[in-house]
Amino acid sequence: PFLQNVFSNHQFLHSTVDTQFIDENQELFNLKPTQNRAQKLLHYLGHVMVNGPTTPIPVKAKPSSTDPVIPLVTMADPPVGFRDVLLRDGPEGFAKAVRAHQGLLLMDTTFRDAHQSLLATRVRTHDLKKISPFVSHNFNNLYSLENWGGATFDVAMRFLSECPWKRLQELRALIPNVPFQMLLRGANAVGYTNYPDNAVFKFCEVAKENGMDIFRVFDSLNYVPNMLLGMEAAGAAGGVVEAAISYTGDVSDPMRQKYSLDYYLKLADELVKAGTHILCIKDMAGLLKPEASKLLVSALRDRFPDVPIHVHTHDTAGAGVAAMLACAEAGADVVDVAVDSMAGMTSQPSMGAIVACAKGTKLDTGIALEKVFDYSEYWEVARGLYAPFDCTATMKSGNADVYENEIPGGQYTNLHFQAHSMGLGNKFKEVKKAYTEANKLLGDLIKVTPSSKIVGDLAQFMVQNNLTRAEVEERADELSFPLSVVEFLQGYIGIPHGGFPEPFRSKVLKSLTRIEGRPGASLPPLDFKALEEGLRAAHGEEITPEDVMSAAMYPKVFQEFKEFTANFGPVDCLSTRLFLDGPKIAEEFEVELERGKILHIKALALGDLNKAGQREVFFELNGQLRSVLVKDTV
Ligand code: 3PY
Ligand code: ZN
Repeated sequence: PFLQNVFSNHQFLHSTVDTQFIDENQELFNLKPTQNRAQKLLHYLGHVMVNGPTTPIPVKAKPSSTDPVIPLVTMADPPVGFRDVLLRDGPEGFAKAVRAHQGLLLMDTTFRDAHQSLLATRVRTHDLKKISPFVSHNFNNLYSLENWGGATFDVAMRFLSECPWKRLQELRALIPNVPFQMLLRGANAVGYTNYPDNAVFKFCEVAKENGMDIFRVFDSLNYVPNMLLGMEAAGAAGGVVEAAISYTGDVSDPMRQKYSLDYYLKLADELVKAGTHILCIKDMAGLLKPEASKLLVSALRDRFPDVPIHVHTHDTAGAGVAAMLACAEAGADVVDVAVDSMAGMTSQPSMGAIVACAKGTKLDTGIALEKVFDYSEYWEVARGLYAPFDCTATMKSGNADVYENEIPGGQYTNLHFQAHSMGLGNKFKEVKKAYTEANKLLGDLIKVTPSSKIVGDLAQFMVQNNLTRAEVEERADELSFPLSVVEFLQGYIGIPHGGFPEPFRSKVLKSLTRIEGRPGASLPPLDFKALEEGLRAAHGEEITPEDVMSAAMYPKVFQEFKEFTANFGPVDCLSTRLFLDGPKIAEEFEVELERGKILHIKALALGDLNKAGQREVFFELNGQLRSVLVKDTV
């Protein structure tokens, strides 16, 4: 007999059956992934209606019920942009054009770092795509649009159940004229650990093929061997290499000598010597004060008159606009901004503010302020859809204490979220204090993914165990430290500037192995062929080179993503409200599976709980009655 599940059992579908029928016919739940996409999506929607969202929701707020209005664009092709220069003249020609450009250039981080910092990286391709034609038509003179990499790769699969590569392809098709930029964590690619060298090279190659243009490459310890690997990989792929110096401390404070002006200049020498097309200062915590900006950028400008300088910051203390203007005055070619409604606090400084302040001066950005207003309105309303992830649920302002604790933007938000969700909102100050102490314990590190996580883990360990820095130092040989801390001390992510802290390191490691030099150098190459064969065996023949790369970066997350999609279909096609909250009873809506393939759906009713602990959810799909059975796990 052929399979008689809830989607094919005639009696079940066409007569009134009771719960006993369901109990006695267990094959009804034999749900092999043979269902079509529409049925899978109904299954997903039913699941959300019965059990709530599949993605963890940190705050109680619901997605707003207002949809953003998409500003109109003309049917004509978008105007020429810097990507046209890049495609015509290659990375070197592009760098020359950037350097020769009069006025200040901007990178827009709205599609990546802004929502990584404010909305837990949860912005979906669906909402990015809607505003993409507007960006292409109105912001063609951006240096770049940062829309990929960092945490977006992992979060897309893990929490949004969408393919990061598909995002890149779709945005590329909609925005042909603005260079795309990604954040590459050097030898850690888009992950948190070291990957074999060939995995990093292949990653860049596939990213470039899928439309990536500019690779901002950093290492969380500014460890040059790790950076060089990322730079070589991006360069070999044909990308624009933007080597980034991660900035910490304060070059304008003579009392802080570990990360002095001289330290940064020497590092810049090495990156320029290695052939970076663009030199970036990556101020991930927002520590660059205007005075420090002036000192650092003018020194770099003098030393490298021909190399474009690009500055990244976060607005945690609230001095971001002032700092970026000071950088531009001192000779930076490009600074990072996010659209106003996605700017400020732990995100980037405001695009509108910088465009307005530079207007009519020699730094004029050439961007029309009215277009920034339209763009901002779209995001203000779209942001409401992500209310369940919005840090403003608890975080009401930035805080200048970041100059002391030096916590990177995204991590600042995460730690704040964690403290508040554990009911320890009034202890956040303690967490930050512990972070400051943990950093000193580890020898005063550059703190950015993944070194920032190591400092955060140690801080949490100190808070949980009520330990001061002196106590940790004293009892280092008997405490059970978090694994990330131990591995850091072993050398798993590289060697920090100034070396490892002693005698702390020796006390913790005792006889544990120590890695010499670049950690990835001792990893065997990844066997892509074997990986691909394994994936085909597990998920069928339709495995793409992009899938292989996803699995190389995040094996378990990729597997779960494939299993999810096999069950629930292409959930990226659903609007964000439907994805997070499901439809209301009697709600009618459309889902575009692909261009021209539209499903008309109406949510009809939610059945009672049956003996097997399930509920039947009824829909109308393109005018026909359909139902799905969902286990009620609430
Ligand atoms: C990341 O690594 O994702 C970052 O944004 C670092 O600043
Ligand atoms: Zn950042």
